[in-house]
Amino acid sequence: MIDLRSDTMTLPSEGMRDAMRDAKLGDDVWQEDPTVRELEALSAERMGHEAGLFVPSGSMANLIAQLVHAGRGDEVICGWDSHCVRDEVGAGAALAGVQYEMIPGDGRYTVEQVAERIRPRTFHTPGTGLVWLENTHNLGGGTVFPLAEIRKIAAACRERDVPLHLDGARVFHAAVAEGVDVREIARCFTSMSFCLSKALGAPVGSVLCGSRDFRERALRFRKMLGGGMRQSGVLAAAGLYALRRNVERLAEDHANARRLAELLAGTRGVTVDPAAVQTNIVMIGVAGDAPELVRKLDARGVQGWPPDARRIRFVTHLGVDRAAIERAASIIREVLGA
Ligand code: TLP
Repeated sequence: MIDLRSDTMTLPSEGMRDAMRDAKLGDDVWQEDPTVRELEALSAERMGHEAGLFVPSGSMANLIAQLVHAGRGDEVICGWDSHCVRDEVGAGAALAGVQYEMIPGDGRYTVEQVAERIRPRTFHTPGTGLVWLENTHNLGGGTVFPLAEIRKIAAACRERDVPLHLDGARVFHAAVAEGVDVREIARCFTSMSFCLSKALGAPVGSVLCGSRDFRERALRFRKMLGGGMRQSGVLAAAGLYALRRNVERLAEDHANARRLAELLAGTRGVTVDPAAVQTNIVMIGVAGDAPELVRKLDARGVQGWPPDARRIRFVTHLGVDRAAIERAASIIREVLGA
């Protein structure tokens, strides 16, 4: 099986498992786990923020950010196809009580599109609680939000005193693709999160970064949501290992994704633009029913994910090398082009 459903499918390496076994542990609800402290400190340092908070998942990181920044009934300005809108079971509405003011397009918007949506709190209007960016953008096809535009949006938010949050589940991918230090991207935001379990090879976890005050408030919501973990240093050790060893190699995943797109271009019934593949996600358009085509591919040993009826997503990661990508491409061509 060549599993291209997601970069969450990676398994911890032997070295990572050793690090987990050897981790120094304590009770993290009491803030006494030294390995979690180390991961939070390293994360904050890498992102150029004051503090970090280890949380079980990217979804919880997103929910906590909305709870900290936005009140019930407030609006969160974001892309219409954002993960927080589409793939978190409605948590923002159900648990944070926010409503989304959604910008159409592929998840990359301009400062003008943001500014025209920022609303004051009046006796009619809900008021903007938070501006949200996702970088790279998952359903946009792993697209990179241009740093120059992020800087403009950050300045506009500061001017209007509206917090700006980054869902940076794959922010390292964006940094590698743009050839910048991840801090350059991360420090534009009031707060941000990144995932250790997407292509970095760790089994569990995300880190939320922001000011010390943001961390204090986020810590209380983490506990409220049942995300206070005890000897979670076993997981943080995997995260530290991932941060130290598996970031630079993301360029390989990007090259593999681009190669896959090149090999698929021109296949009958498939729409894909290799030049649009910026990171590790290849989103193809298909003429037939995507879930049905995915089942056919699965039977031939290649796995992808259909986010909707007309698209299939393939994601490269450290568990798939160039040879596997070439094998996958020839199977996909045969099945979809038939
Ligand atoms: N995305 C998953 C699925 O849920 C679709 C994937 O396979 O890509 N933000 C972004 C941009 C994400 O892509 C994801 C996961 C999350 C947040 C949530 O992270 P987890 O799965 O750790 O809750």
